Amino acid sequence: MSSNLAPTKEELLWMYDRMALSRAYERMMDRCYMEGKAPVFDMAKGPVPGEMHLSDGQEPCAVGVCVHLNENDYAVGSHRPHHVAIAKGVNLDEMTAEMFGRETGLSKGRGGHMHLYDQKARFACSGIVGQGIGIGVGHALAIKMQGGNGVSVAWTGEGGANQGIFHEAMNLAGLWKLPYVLVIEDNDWSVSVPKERSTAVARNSDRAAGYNAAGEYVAANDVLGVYSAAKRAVDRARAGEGPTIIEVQTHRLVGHFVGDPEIYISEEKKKARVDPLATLRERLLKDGIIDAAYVDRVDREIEERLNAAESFARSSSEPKADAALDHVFF
Ligand SMILES: Cc1ncc(C[n+]2csc(CCOP(=O)(O)OP(=O)(O)O)c2C)c(N)n1
Repeated sequence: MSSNLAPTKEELLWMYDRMALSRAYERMMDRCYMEGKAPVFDMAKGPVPGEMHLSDGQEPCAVGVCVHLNENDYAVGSHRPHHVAIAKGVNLDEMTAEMFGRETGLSKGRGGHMHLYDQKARFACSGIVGQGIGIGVGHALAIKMQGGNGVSVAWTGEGGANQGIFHEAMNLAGLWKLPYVLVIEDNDWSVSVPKERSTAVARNSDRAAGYNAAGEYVAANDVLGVYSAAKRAVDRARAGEGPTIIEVQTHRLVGHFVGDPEIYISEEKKKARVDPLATLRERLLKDGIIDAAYVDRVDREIEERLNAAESFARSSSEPKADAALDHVFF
């Protein structure tokens, strides 16, 4: 790894704003999701049915990368996709309507929160763990075949990095020197399985050597560390120098899914989790880059934006029962 690269003030503010939006989005979705699911948890009940994986705490993995992308670049998230979708600029109204299962949703209400597809934002994700790793390489191959200097980025958890597709996809990306970046969000846990019981190497970034790719490791959920690593990776990809694996040591501040009591994590480990939004806010305040009025204004704007997205979703209609198979490929 080379030296750290400093973000501009504009980039710092962008990353802070998106992290704050992403966190507030997850808090709103947590509230909407739990509606009708208490006191007895039934995931089919309430206005947002199905499973729900929130990304509180993992925001640096998304904003520190997407700050370097433009609307022509591609992003593929995992089953825990909201922070990446928000960082890539996915339409919030349509994203929310999708989670509510409404006709106005990104996938017309058929996909739910793990199947958000926004052609305009060039964003996709999948509930199949590891699948996005291969889709991302497909995007990278398309970019290379069409010419231009676009980049394709995919995100996976450290559990997903043990799927067979990781090897096939990274091998082709390295062999063909594709403009590809794979971000491994290492939150220590694959549901309740700790990384040391699932992964043969301590650092997933070390695996890059096996694919003629570059490897970057970012410690401590540090958004500025992700910014630097991603800048190097994206520059390398745009210059035709091939793929990079970026491993980020991150933390999820909430359960694997909403409703997970997390009995497998000790209180000590829970306390050790770093809240990257609070860390960045304190740092920007201390450095005089933002002040309390700025924080309040951003929070107010976010609240208005999210109220609008929630109202859009709630006031949209559900798909008709006889149209259940429309827009579905099988
Ligand atoms: C192919 C496949 N196998 C199993 C699952 C069930 N599943 C959903 S999330 C998950 C754990 C994923 O762990 P990780 O990749 O570390 O991501 P995290 O949930 O920690 O963000 C599993 C096993 C699935 N969705 N897809």
